[in-house]
Amino acid sequence: MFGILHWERIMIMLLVACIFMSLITVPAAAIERHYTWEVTYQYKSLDCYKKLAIAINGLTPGPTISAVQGDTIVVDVINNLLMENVAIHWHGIRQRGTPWSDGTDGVTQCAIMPGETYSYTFVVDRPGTYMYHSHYGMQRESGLYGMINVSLPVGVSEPFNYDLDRGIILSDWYHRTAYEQSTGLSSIPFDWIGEPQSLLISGRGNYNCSGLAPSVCNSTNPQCSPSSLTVISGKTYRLRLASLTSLSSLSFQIEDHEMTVVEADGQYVEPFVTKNLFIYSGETYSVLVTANQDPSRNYWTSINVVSRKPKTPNGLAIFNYYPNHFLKLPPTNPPNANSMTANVSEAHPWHLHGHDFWVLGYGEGKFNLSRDIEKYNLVDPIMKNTVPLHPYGWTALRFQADNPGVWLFHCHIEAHLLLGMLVVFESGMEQVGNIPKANYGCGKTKDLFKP
Ligand SMILES: *[C@@H]1O[C@H](CO)[C@@H](O)[C@H](O)[C@H]1NC(C)=O
Ligand SMILES: *[C@@H]1O[C@H](CO)[C@@H](O)[C@H](O)[C@H]1NC(C)=O
Ligand SMILES: *[C@@H]1O[C@H](CO)[C@@H](O)[C@H](O)[C@H]1NC(C)=O
Ligand SMILES: *[C@@H]1O[C@H](CO)[C@@H](O)[C@H](O)[C@H]1NC(C)=O
Ligand SMILES: *[C@@H]1O[C@H](CO)[C@@H](O)[C@H](O)[C@H]1NC(C)=O
Ligand SMILES: [Cu+2]
Repeated sequence: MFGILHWERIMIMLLVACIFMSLITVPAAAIERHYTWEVTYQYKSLDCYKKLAIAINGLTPGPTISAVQGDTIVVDVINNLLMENVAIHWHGIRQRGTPWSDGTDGVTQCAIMPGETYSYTFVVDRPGTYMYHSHYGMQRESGLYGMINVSLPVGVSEPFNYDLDRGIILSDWYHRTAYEQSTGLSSIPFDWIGEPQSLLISGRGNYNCSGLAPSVCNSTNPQCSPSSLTVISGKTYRLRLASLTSLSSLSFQIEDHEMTVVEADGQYVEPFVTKNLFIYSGETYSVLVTANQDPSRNYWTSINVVSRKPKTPNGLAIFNYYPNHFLKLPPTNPPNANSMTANVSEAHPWHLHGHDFWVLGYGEGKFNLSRDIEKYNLVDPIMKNTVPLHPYGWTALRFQADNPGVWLFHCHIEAHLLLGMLVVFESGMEQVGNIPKANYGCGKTKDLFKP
């Protein structure tokens, strides 16, 4: 008798628990999204100059991951590069509970060797704009990157309004391969990578092919015609911007249109209006743009290099109003004189894995804690995962070490990372659960390692 009662009670408790759980699980529609990505070399003419790039399922940049807050993402990465390892980092995703899926070669995993498949599993626990990219050597600059777009569950709305949502990836492009560049950086004497040959908007740029064989550089190749964003007059667009440049700090603008910045690195920001947005490698922003100009002409969307001597021509894309689309050839594209600086140093965008940080302050000259602590904003500092450290200056950050794992903190300039501008934070390792066996050991040594 007592036994039966006991079981009944347990059943009722379980039932109550089930109902309660289903009520508190926030995104009720959370699902698992499964992707299979084959990583290969492909010849691409992204800026008209033909070079070997790295593609995901044939695409450079790679496909956009669109998910809803709370979804579980599973990506099976098949490395079909013949001679190169791969590791993919999910930039801005904190990997709470899955630190082994952070995708940093030599830190959270042994890189995926040619012929191998590795499965990344993680939850996108916050809405916002993120990205993914290779975190193996300087491989990112071969085009192995893309955007992650996390939207809110049905019934929950953003704290701002827009009609349509578009993604724009900004990058710079070198004609030498990442392999040649990293070899140069490790040789004596040191061979610096120099300036990129072009800037890309949504994977398209325009290099001046004059003097080159058309088999190498064909300026009428449709692959390098400028990308276009066709808008409907009167509508407001949310543009999700992500900078994946190898080196360049950029200014982004749309001719005659103002932008309202509403999100940065996956955090809502106090909206502000601007004509030029400075965006550093590793940063993401959402801006709202209302199509409120003369619809009978085209406008240029452009990016230009800031804080370096501008040897790289501006990147251009077409911003036009439906149904008008005028074919307009790129202008001679002189570098923007405003971005000229005489100084050889540059901003270093620092990126932290696994966390966001508060930006408490920044200043010029040598940091002095007892003096500079007075300048800290402890009231409403912005929260980011990437922040520029300006030449001859300092930036003060604070973060909560609340995510057990090993996390890279590094400069997002590919060459600087390769040269060692990085540090690893090890946090609460005793609380990290069962690390998948696939993260231990490389190739033939894989079976020798025991967790
Ligand atoms: C982001 O995802 C939402 C919902 O799936 C979709 O409507 C929107 O077009 C996506 N935006 C981009 C830039 O991919
Ligand atoms: C250049 O590309 C265009 C468009 O793909 C093609 O029609 C043309 O034959 C190419 N020119 C040369 C010289 O390869
Ligand atoms: C391309 O380069 C050639 C030779 O350097 C130059 O004469 C020409 O004006 C350039 N074209 C453009 C569109 O910049
Ligand atoms: C760059 O700027 C810093 C600080 O303003 C100055 O000390 C340094 O001499 C400058 N270097 C060059 C090469 O102009
Ligand atoms: C740091 O600032 C404090 C307060 O202004 C000053 O007393 C001290 O001399 C400074 N230290 C250095 C090393 O400059
Ligand atoms: Cu740097």
